Amino acid sequence: MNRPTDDDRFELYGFWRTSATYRVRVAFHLKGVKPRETFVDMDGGEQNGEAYRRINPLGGLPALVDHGPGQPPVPLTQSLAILEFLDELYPQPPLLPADAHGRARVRSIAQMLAADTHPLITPRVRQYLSTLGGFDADASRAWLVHWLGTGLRAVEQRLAAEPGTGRFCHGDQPTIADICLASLFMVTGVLKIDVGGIPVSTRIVGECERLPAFAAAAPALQVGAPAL
Ligand SMILES: N[C@@H](CCC(=O)N[C@@H](CS)C(=O)NCC(=O)O)C(=O)O
Repeated sequence: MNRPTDDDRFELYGFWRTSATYRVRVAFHLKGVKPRETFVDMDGGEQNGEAYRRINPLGGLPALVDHGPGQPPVPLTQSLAILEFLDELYPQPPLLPADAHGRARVRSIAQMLAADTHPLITPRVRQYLSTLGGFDADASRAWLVHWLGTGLRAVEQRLAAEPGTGRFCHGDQPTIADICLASLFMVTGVLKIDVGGIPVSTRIVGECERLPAFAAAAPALQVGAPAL
């Protein structure tokens, strides 16, 4: 069991609708640990301010500080690294399969989404394109549709073809691959982009969203989200 004091142990720097913060929120919910959340106003550019850059020099959300006794006060960044850190600290329920091949498959799917797809659609990239890159609104949207579709369709191809796929991306328990898949569906939802033609992924994200841990991480439920 997690120690009750662990609820106050972590400080999560995030923003209500960022997909990388969503991933970490889902993991905390799955592990049954509640972090304190510090809101960084991404719409106001606070992630680029001096104070947050001291926490994450790249200005990306989330960051996680472990205030546990004797822990180094060094912020952890990169959602995938944080997911694995939490999985090592709180092994139940596991976010990675027990076997090496399974772990490699899950990490590979997770990285297709979080490392190869998500960086292309972050606000800093979109801002560059619409300023220095000279993209107008239509070209910017076409960029998002193209790269989100490319990443999600490639993952769909694997999920549809590979025998490891089950109720979730790998077998019948959610892993970091599902967390990453659901996080990009979250982005398509926020941006109102319908990738279409990805039935296996859509079914799996439906399974995820029925789990309380994923439901509780929905952007609309987070501090700072606009009232419906
Ligand atoms: N690879 C990083 C990505 C972090 C990242 O870029 N987060 C986005 C929000 S999902 C962000 O903070 N973007 C701020 C910006 O682009 O200015 C991770 O997985 O943690």
